[in-house]
Amino acid sequence: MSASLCGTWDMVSNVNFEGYMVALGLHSELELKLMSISRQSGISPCLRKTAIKLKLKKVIEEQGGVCRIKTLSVFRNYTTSFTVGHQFEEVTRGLDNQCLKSTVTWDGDRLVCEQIGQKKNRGWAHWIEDDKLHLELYCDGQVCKQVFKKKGLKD
Ligand code: ECB
Repeated sequence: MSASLCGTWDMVSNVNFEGYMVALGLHSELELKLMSISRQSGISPCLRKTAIKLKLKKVIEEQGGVCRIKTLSVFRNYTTSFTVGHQFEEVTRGLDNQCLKSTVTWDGDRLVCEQIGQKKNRGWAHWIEDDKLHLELYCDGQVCKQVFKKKGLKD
């Protein structure tokens, strides 16, 4: 893990989060009813409305070769831990509740994750630009762009 990604970061912008969430799973009313008697999956319009208002925080840490990325909010938290270059099982619990085969690698200065599951072209990329932490979340042609500033620093 490049030391520069490590730290606590506060969201300053979030573009097309809605499009990304829709790409993760848009369900009809009937599908939502069927899912509620089996296992919740996908993201309902109501959940998307809540999610889009959130100011997210990233806490990125590395210890002994294991990287941990925490995404924190007042509503829900999500943590993933991985070793760069090693495929792992990622369960997106509390997000779209999918089981993925994920691999994080460095592509130059970008930390890139490929998430293999039911959705095509799913993953994310982190990099530093102008002292800010940038994140692209992508799924099936939709790209959400999020930018974070280091905690305690001005814009
Ligand atoms: C955990 C805070 C977001 C809670 C939103 C709740 C419900 C909406 C359901 C799904 C939205 C899909 C993704 C949420 C967006 C960000 C969370 C983590 C995204 C991610 O994969 O982060 C990576 C890269 O930093 C590390 O896990």
